Amino acid sequence: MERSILTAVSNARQPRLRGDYSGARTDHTVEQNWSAYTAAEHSLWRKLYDRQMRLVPQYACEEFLHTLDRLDVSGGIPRFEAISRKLRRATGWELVAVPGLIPDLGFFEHLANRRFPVTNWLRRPQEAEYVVEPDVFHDFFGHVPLLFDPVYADYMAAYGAGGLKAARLDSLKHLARLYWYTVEFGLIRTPEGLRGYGAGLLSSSGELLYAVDSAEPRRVKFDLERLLRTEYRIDRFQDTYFVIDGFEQLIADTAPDFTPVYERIRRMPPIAPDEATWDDVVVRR
Ligand code: HBI
Ligand code: FE
Repeated sequence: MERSILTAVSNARQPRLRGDYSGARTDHTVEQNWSAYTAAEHSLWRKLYDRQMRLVPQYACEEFLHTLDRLDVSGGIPRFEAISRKLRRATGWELVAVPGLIPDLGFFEHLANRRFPVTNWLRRPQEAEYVVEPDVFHDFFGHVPLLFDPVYADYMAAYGAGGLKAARLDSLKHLARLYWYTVEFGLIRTPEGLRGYGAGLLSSSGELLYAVDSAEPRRVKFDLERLLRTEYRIDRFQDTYFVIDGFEQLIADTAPDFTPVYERIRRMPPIAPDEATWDDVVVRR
């Protein structure tokens, strides 16, 4: 269950992260050390991949499926450098290996420069359903395919630049919500119905189905200010999902300067994860 990933994200500053940070460079990157992966790890990767392939054709957005198919990474943990060669040609992005969660500023700096940090270790077999920190399966399977989509790739780079700016404006807490409710748990409306595009959905077994199919959660049309005010829980499925009509909307709706938005919402009470507001445009399944 990917929920717990967020425990780590929110505690990314805690020294008790499980990766090996000893050899990390000043930009927090390390070697992937692909030859160190064991046959058992490649086999677990295949098991996780096959589990998701039973879900994503029906619940993931087309852009994700299109790229995943072409990446051909069902056979085992991919070599980041091989993928980076393809990715650079597609959208100018590349993958960098990291030992796990890295400090916000380092993370934003990589994104702003079109480098996506991918954790270099894989969860243990007993963590197939529940991994505390983002591992290579979450980071790669969940996040990497959409970096091949030019519009989404631009959004991710813009998010990185926005993160560096939010840090200067002491608004990281607000901006983190945008990452959470789009990059990790975003839903997109398609002619065939709602689909997941957030990595936390795409790499999870339980929440992808819940987010798209369940009658329980509230699904609200993307509204930047409402989203930035909305808190999130890191230990359970979402109560609220935000729905976009297309990746172009992510770019358009987050293009304006956030400074006045941060100023306005700083003076307003946060919105609880399970709270409805008068202006919500509810999206039906
Ligand atoms: N580090 N490696 C890694 N991966 C993440 O997704 C990540 C991170 N550090 C911080 C972070 N995410 C969150 O604070 C985002 O909201 C930026
Ligand atoms: Fe993630």
